[in-house]
Amino acid sequence: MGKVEDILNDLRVSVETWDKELAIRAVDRAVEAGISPFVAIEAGLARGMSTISVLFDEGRLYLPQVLAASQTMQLALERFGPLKLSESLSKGLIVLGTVQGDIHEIGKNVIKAFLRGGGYTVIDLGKDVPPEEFSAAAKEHGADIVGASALMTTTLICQKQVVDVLKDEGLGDVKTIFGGAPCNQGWVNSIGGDGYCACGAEVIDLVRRLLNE
Ligand code: B12
Repeated sequence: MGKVEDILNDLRVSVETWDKELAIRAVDRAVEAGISPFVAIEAGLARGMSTISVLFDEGRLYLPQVLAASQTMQLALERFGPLKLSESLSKGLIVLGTVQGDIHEIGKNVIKAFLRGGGYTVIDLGKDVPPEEFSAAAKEHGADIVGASALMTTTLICQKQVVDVLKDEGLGDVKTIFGGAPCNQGWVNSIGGDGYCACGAEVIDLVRRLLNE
């Protein structure tokens, strides 16, 4: 196995085995080897989280293990520090959060890391965010885009509430982007949203398109 593959493998395994020490060592090695954090996340850490999702779905893992794996992923994301891309892009401001009733935040944090890395300013409202808070923050900060994550079929409807409340508050010009396991392009079209993407690597292209860059 080449050095890069070896490091990506360690990143994946660290999440799969919720081994925080391995995660930190692997992130440090990735930085030293000049592996882009974006590659490290998508081809390493996120793959580990996918394995965890499958094992959890199959009933071979339980919530405490999923939590431990997700904490390992978060720790690794933080260890990379603020991500930078070499090219400088025209900037926009994006308000981001996980919808009300939903505490899943890893996907949202991956999106945040990619956006910040792409030169955008991100106001992170955190998790369990009521729709009115998205619109209040969009107004306060003059957002170009509002993004909302939903990971459960039961909270998906809150993405529609985000679109609705923005319109009600006269912020219909602000673009909206959505994602999360139960979300798809058809759903986003049906709620009058502007963009969907299934993974962090696609979000910069999506945002550029929406902002006509
Ligand atoms: C990790 C996890 C947890 C962790 C969350 C830790 C944290 N701090 O986030 C913990 C253990 C806390 C947890 C708790 C619960 N969970 Co959970 N969890 C998961 C799991 C296994 C993985 C999610 C994850 O982090 N994936 C990794 C990230 C990187 O991927 P992602 O989130 O999909 O994000 C990517 C894309 O979707 C997209 N994206 C995501 N958001 C956005 C936003 C925008 C704007 C854009 C553009 C793109 C985008 O880009 C991201 C990066 O590539 C999923 C399984 C699954 N299939 O998703 C279940 C899952 C979501 N959980 C589930 C459930 C039921 C729960 C609980 C209710 C369990 C319980 N009985 O207590 C609680 C939730 C309580 C609550 N009120 O929210 C169910 C939901 C079922 C449903 N109804 O739809 C799932 C699907 C598992 C299952 N098959 O049953 N969970």
